[in-house]
Order: sequence, then C-alpha cells, then structure tokens
Amino acid sequence: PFIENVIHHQQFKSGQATTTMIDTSPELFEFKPRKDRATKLLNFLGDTIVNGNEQVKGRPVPAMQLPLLRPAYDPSKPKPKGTRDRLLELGADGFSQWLLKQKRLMVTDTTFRDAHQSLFAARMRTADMLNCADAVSQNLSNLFSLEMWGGATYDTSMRFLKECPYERLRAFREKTPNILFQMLLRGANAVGYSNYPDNVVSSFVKHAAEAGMDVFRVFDSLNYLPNLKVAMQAVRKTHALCEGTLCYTGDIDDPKRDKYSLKYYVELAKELEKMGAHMLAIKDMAGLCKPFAIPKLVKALKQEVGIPIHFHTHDSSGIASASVIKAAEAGVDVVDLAVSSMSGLTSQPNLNSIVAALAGHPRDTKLDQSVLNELSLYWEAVRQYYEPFDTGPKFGSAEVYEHEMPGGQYTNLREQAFSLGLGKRWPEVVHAYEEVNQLLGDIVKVTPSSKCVGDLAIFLVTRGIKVSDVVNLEPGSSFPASIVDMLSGGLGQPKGGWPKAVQKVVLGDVKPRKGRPGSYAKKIDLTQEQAALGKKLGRKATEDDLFRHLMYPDVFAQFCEFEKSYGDVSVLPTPAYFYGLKPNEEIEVEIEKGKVLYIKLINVGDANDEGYRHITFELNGRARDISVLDKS
Ligand code: 3PY
Ligand code: ZN
Repeated sequence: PFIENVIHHQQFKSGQATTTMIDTSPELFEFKPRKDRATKLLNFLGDTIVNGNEQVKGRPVPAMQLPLLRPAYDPSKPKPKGTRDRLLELGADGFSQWLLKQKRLMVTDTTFRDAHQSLFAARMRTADMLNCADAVSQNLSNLFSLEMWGGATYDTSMRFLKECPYERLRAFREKTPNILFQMLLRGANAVGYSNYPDNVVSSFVKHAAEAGMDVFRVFDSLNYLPNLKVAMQAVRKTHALCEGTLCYTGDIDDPKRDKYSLKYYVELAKELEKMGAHMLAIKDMAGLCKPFAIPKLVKALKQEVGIPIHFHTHDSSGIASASVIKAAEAGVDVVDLAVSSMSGLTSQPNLNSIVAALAGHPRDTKLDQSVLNELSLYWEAVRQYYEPFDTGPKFGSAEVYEHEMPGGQYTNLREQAFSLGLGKRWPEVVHAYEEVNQLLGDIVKVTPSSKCVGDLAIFLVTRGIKVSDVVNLEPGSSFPASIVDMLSGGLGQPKGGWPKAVQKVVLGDVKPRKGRPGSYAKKIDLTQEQAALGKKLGRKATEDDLFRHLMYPDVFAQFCEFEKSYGDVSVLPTPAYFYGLKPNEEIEVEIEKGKVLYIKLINVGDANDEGYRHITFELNGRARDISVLDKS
C-alpha cells in the first residue's frame, strides 16, 4: 500500500518527486483498508459451492440449456430521446396533457418488476436487468415507461438477493437515461407491509425521485383514500408523475356483486383527480376486469376525469389480453404488458403479441416487433436461472374470479406455504384464501391487505380451523400479527367497515382505531435516526441506508452483516450466485467499470477433521485457495 500511495501521489505523478517527498507527505503513510473484494467474492462462491445458496437449497439445479443471447446494442449510436426527456422538458402537468393527445397506445414494460414478482417471487437480480438495459434504451425508446422498482422488489432484493435497491435504480438509470422509470408505491405503507409515519413516507418518495424514479403508482390496499394523501403530495413536490390508483376488485358486470360498482370506481377516480393525480391507474391486480367490463369502466372514467388512464392487469385467467385490446379500443392511454417470455398467467399479458395485434390499426403502438422478439429470447434464457421459484400455475384459470388472489401474490404466497411444509396443501390454502375474504366482508386484496388474507388462510389451514368456525372462537384468541393490525385499523378503513363479529374474536377487548393510521403514527426524527444508524454501522449512514433501515430494519441489519463477509455479490452472474461453479467453469466479474475478475473453479477438496474443505480457484490466472466449513 505504501508504494501504491507513492505512485498515486500528486507530486510523484507530476514528475516532481524528490527524496524529501516522503518526509513532507505524511499522507503517504495513511493506508486505506485493503479492498479485498475478490477474496470476499471467492468466499461467497466457496460457501455456495460447498453449502449451497439458502434460496435454492433442496431444489434441483435447472438445466439452463438455452444460451444467453444479449440483445444487440450499438454503443457508437446515440440513445434516442424518450418519455423521460419529455417529462423533464414539459413538467408533470405538461406531460400529462401531451399524453392525452397521443393517438398510439402507449405501453409500460413490466418485465423488470411485476412480471418477475408475479412469475418467480420477485427474485430477478440486477445483473440480468443491466445486461439488456442499453439495448432497451436504444431500441425501445418509444415505450411509455419501464416498471422496474417498488412493490415487493425492495424487500426481496435485500432479503434474498443481497442487493441494494437504490444501487439497482441508479445503475439502471445510468444505462437508460431516456425512458421513464416507474415504481409501485403502497401509499402509506410505502414499500412495506404496514403503515409508516407521514414524514417517513414523504421523505422516502423524495429520495426515490432523486435516485431516478419518474412515475409513482400510488395505491392503497383498501382503496382508503386518506391513506394516499401524503404520498401523492410528496410525489407532486418532485419532478415525477403522480399516478393515483384505484384498485379493481369484484365485477362491475355482475349485478349481484354490488359492493364494488361502476359508480364506486368513478367516485374514487374523481377524488384521485382532485387530490392531484397527473394520471389515473386502474390497478387490476388479480386480473378480474373481464373483456366486456373494462370498456364500460374506461369510457365512464374518460367521461368523468380529465387525466390520462393507465390500465394494469394480470393474465391469471388467460384472457386478459382481450381486456387490453378492449381497453385500447375504449380509449385508454397506457397499458401494462410484459415481454413474451416473461408474460402470461400470473404476469401481465403478452407485449409482443399485443403490439402485433394492433399494428396497422388506429392504436398501433409503433414499437419495434423484431427488437421485442429479440428481447424475448434474452428473457427466455434468463428465466431458466429462476426455475426453482417459477412455480406458478401452468394454465389460465377462471378460478381466479373466485379466489381473487393478486398475480403478484401468487408465487410469493406459494413460496410461503412451501416453506411451512404446506406445499401439497396449496389448493386448500387457495380455497381458505377465498373464504377468508368473505369472512372479512369482501375486501380489496392487494399488498398488504392481501398478505393479511394469505397469512390468516395459512394460519387456519395449519391449525385445522375451518374459516366458518372463526367467529365461534374465544374473543382475543391468538391470530397472526398482520391480521390483528389490520382489524385494529392499522391499514385504514375498508368500504363498509370490518365485520364486528370477526373483529371481536380477533381483538378481544382491544378497541379498534378509527380513521387514518398516519394521523396517530409518531413522527420519526430522521436526522437523529440517521446518526444513530451510523453509530450502529460504524460508518456514516447514507440516505440509502436510512431508508433501507426504516423500511426493513432486520433485513437491512442482516444485509450489512452479509456485506461485511462477502461484499457486493450483485456483480456475480446469476447462475454463479444461486448455484456456484462447476470444476473448470470460469466466470467474468466486473467489480467496477473496467475492472474485471476472471474466476475459475479448479478443485473442491475433501473435508478435513474440522469439517473444512479446501477450494482452489484461479483468479485472473493465479491460484487462490480458500477454506470453507462444510455445514452438511
Ligand atoms: C405489490 O404491492 O407488491 C403488488 O404487486 C401489488 O399488486
Ligand atoms: Zn400487478
């Protein structure tokens, strides 16, 4: 390190170095801690090779036969201007007016967020996104937006992938400066599962916008509008577009299900416009908005509100693309779709096929079919890596109209059921989910209210309690914390209130709270919190650290511990991250711009008496040995 300091010293570089330089430059003796990033990565790989990655343990390693074909990108050509440039030029209100005038159907590509959340439990790693980000930026600059952040991914990126969500956002932004980035924000629940104090929500929004977010889809899991105010106002203070959201449930076409009628949705939309939304989202999180219902909804909303409308749905039924076409015909401004190989079923309808269907028609998207097909091949190869989590249904099913489970919840809840040993009883869990919804009075189900329904369903199935028997339990019986919180008013108020009998059993003598949870949540002093966090971390806490900690304190603490031992593992290729390396397999790892490590596994030795295995790698052509405790 001393020699390195000398070489990098200003005086030495300028050619003015003399022997007195050493005496007059005490900084030459300040040694930075060695950056042993390579060793840390070798330790991670070694541990993965010997003990397996916790995330995929006990599951077969996918065959991964398809080669990874990165979509073409020409660095010598510029990235054309796109919607982001337009937003920065026109401002949010001007942009929203511009959008209303567009004749073509605008498209959000959800592949980078909802598609993988809904197909494989939000496990997609940043590396797989970055590998095609330049190509998307160059060749699909006429997309409306890329949904690539928020929802469950904030949690899963840290918890399961040991990645920083803000690093993902910034790295992606660097490669894609021209297309709007979109995120899903759970209103007062931010990117978590419970209510956060108002100042946490508004600062979270500000920080996300500064890190590169442009469109905030703000929803509340009970369509309880007072919960949206703080987040929506916070978005309006940034450069970003505020997409006020109505969550669609029930069936406006079924006169027997009149709790959530056309009138109900129109009223919500009018309120959202008054609250300052630049755009309106119809968030059909479970894919319940049938092809003949959506045009009624879009037409009514177009008549009653003056802001652009963005339709989001899931293809769990197998017929959601019909709803998208009908929505386009009825004049919807933007739709959410996913690239072919990441589309369908619990995910969004097929982007490539909708583009083909509309080509030459009045709502032609003008997106490049061949580029989309090339991207589909890329994603098809990437999807192989995630096979252990890719456990969704194999066919579209009309049962979704009964259980009403959001697409984004399906694979997550299934993972949860699996980890509790309920894998084989999944159909029972789904049935209980449907019954729990009725027990709670038929509520809007989307994160976190959907998680509460899922938690109770799993709780009851595990204990062998029939849903219909819940009301006969002793008042104050034990229940999952999430359901206790929800029935105490912790997530706000559902339409028509909570059923009193269920509330009594779950809460006992505890009185539920009324009104907006944010109004009684105590403000957090963010400066103090950041300083205290810095002390705990033993370094200066950044704003990224602060929000990661505020959203998920335990997950973030574990993340920091992991980082100390293994460094930044987001740079590893996905197969190596999940499945380690095979003997003689070599990977290329760019640990920073232009700094590449070539890592090859040479040999895994037998365990010694203490249970350690000796692993030999080749690192940039030189042998490197490490020992790993075999935990088997
Ligand atoms: C989420 O909040 O994560 C969702 O995807 C809801 O649909
Ligand atoms: Zn969704």
